[in-house]
Amino acid sequence: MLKAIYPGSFDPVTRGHYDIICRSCKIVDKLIVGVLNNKAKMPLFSVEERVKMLKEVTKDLPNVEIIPFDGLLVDFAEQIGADVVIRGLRAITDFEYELQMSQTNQRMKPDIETMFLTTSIEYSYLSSTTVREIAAFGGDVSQFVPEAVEIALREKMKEKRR
Ligand code: COD
Repeated sequence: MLKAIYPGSFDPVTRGHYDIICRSCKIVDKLIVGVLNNKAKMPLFSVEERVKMLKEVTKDLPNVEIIPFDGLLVDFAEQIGADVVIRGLRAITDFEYELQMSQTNQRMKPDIETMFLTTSIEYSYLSSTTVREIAAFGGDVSQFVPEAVEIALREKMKEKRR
């Protein structure tokens, strides 16, 4: 049984992330989406909110589970028994960071491989950062994020204006 982890910040999950999740879960038997609870960063959405959105968005994918984590990715991967880390690659700008991360992780835990899926062309420009920025200025994000996330973003922006 091939078990994989797709880790990320998912602040918030976009259609680009969702595309990687859908494609990965056809390749592996079990996919864990690991949501980083980074206490040093100030995310727009709490880890609980990000987990909730991901659960809603992936509710029809039976072999996908959403789990928050903190600490080192390789420790978490080992703890859950994942064989493979899945990462998405958009442009060449992602490559340097991803290469460094996968090689560092490989040095720490040689048994855990990293597998890269290239972005689908229609999402190659898409990032959580740009989605947050568009939402902050009241722009329409419906083509960039799943509906549940669009609603959550609208609520979050209202909350911030209060
Ligand atoms: N199309 C395809 N892929 C995409 C798209 C898109 N439009 N948007 C994002 N992705 C991919 C990203 O390239 C990435 O692979 C993944 O989706 C998640 O993206 P983000 O931005 O939500 O998450 P990141 O990149 O911030 O996640 C970083 C981690 C949390 C994985 C990393 O910081 C980590 O492992 N932290 C734990 C501490 C640790 O182990 N550090 C040592 C690392 S060497």
